[in-house]
Amino acid sequence: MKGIFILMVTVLSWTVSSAQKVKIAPTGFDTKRENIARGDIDTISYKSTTVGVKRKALVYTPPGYSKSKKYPVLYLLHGIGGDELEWFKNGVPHIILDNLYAEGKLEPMIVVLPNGRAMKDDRATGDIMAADKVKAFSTFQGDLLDDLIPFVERNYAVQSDQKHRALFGLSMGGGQALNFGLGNMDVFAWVGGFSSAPNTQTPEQLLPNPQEAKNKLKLLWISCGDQDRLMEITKRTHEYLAQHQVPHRYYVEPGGHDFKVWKNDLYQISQLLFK
Ligand code: FER
Repeated sequence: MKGIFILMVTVLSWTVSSAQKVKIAPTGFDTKRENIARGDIDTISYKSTTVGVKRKALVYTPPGYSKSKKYPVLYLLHGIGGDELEWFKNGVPHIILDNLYAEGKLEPMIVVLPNGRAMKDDRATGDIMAADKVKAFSTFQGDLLDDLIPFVERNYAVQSDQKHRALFGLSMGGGQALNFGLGNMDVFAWVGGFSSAPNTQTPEQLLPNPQEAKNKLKLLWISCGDQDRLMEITKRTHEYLAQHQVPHRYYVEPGGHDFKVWKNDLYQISQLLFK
């Protein structure tokens, strides 16, 4: 009996110590406050050589944005049912970040909200699980690297080097962020997936050379709600990273597959970025 108890305590402490200590954003973190400085949201339209059409994205510039400075950039990707408006409408990144700037908790950064479904009709209509629509989420790698990032770097006051680019996303966008970010570690130094979906490559495909991540990344973040049926994808990635001693934040929080979790993730990671 005593043996079983000791075993249970040991297993529990392993579980706890392997996951990041969970901090949850305080009440009001996502509520618009009066009398604070605000960032701006632009809708941009860029020429995509990858898709062959003009494509839209949103760009949030921080309070006090000035062309005489240069800013790092966070590219923040949506899920399978979303488009460039999904984060803005459901995740209110502009409100969360305005509040954090007012508290002096962020390094000033630009946030780009792309449309990660890189195809001519990129609306989230009809059967969003259709093969051509799912494939468009992998086509987005070319659009991001060859079209969108160069556009942002030509048109905004941006620090255009690896140390000043972050790639994060939720669900399908989490899979994209891990696939493209770890596949292009000379482009991005800050990479993370929230509740990453089955489009996430296997750990061996993501990181065939774990040493490269140790050398090049400033932050590798993987998080998931403990009630999310996609938890296994984040867990298997964590286990591989742990096995190969790749530094990373494994952040398992209470919750399911929804914006309550993703807003909290944004609150946490934005305070780590570019510091
Ligand atoms: C799947 C389950 C979930 C899948 C994608 C998702 C392509 C994506 C969910 C989301 O983005 O919220 O089997 O296959």
